[in-house]
Amino acid sequence: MTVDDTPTLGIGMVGYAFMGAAHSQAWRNAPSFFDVPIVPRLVALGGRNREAAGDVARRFGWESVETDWRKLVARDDVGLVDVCTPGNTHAEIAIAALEAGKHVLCEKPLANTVAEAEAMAEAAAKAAESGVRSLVGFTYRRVPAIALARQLVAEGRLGQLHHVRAQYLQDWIADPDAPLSWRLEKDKAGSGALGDIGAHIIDLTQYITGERITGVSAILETFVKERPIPESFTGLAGAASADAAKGPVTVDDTALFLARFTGGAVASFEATRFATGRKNAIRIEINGAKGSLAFDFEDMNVLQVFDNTEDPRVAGFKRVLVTEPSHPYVSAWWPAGHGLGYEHAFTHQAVDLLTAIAEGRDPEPSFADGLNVQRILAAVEDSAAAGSAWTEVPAPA
Ligand code: SOE
Repeated sequence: MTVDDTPTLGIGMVGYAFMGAAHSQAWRNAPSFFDVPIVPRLVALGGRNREAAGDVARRFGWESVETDWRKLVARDDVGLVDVCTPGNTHAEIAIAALEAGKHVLCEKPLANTVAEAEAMAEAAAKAAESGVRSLVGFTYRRVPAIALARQLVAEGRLGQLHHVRAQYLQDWIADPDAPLSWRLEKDKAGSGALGDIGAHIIDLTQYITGERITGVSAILETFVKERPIPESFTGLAGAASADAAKGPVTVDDTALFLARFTGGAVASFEATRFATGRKNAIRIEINGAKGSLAFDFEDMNVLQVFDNTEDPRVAGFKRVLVTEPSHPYVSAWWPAGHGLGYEHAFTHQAVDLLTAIAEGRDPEPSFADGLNVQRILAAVEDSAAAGSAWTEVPAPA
């Protein structure tokens, strides 16, 4: 219990790099800005390198460090396991945690293969029968402008949807000498731009439209086939010396695909980490009979809205500044116009998960939603391997 009798929940987080830092500050900030029904306690940070994990633990206020994730999962004071490790470890850690009765937050994409994602979704469904909750970290759903976009579509303001246009553009491996990060190794990451960032726009477009992707036709390309092996990892790419040995890049550098949605809209998707000058440009445009929406994460506090029912003499895309207290999540933060950043969506994710746990309901996106995205990623790879052949995505059971 806290000073005001709000119950607490011990968090055990596995992984402490980029996502570990984003999640750490989210668990810390959640009770400071939101009236959470459960207060998270940062009880254990898991990492194989005690010194490096200890440094992160000190900076973010974790109470202890565990070098073995199994010990972290088994601890009585850990009630929720937060999985922030590379994709090849998600299934084992998340399933062990669910079977131990711990709630789970798992980073995206849910897994590296459909078989792993199926096992995870099954374990999550079974655990849910005894009140254990799970969530996959498609965090951008919690950007206020994205949540607003979903509200507007659900209210019917766009009418019949015709086009979905989605891009996720970064450039952090455009340099052919950028090191061989784990994100470029299939055995660790599952796929390249496709699963790392393409998964986000797959999730976001399905979330905003409230519809599912039914089939795809894709191409994948790897521009740089081998890269220097890094000595250390700092930031996204890591660092390699000029004479470092090279290793093979085993994933796609870019993924492009066409898709169809359940409601009849047609779509195009592009995910790349070679779009020089584009740093984290998640661009989504949706065109419906009654209007359109456009979003770009590089201007993340703005949603462009076009109302096709307006007098054409004054109609045009309106730049809506999504910083009003009436906008999703915003009232907990700063006065109108002061804006939010990348890290705030992670706090919103933590708040939504704690609230769902307190209210005894399953949060979204669920592991079943993560499995659906995994099936789409697999369909994209199958289609590309078959020369862009149209490939159906199995409907959820
Ligand atoms: C690297 O491309 C990365 O960190 C992704 O792994 C994240 O999911 C995305 O949010 C930012 O970019």
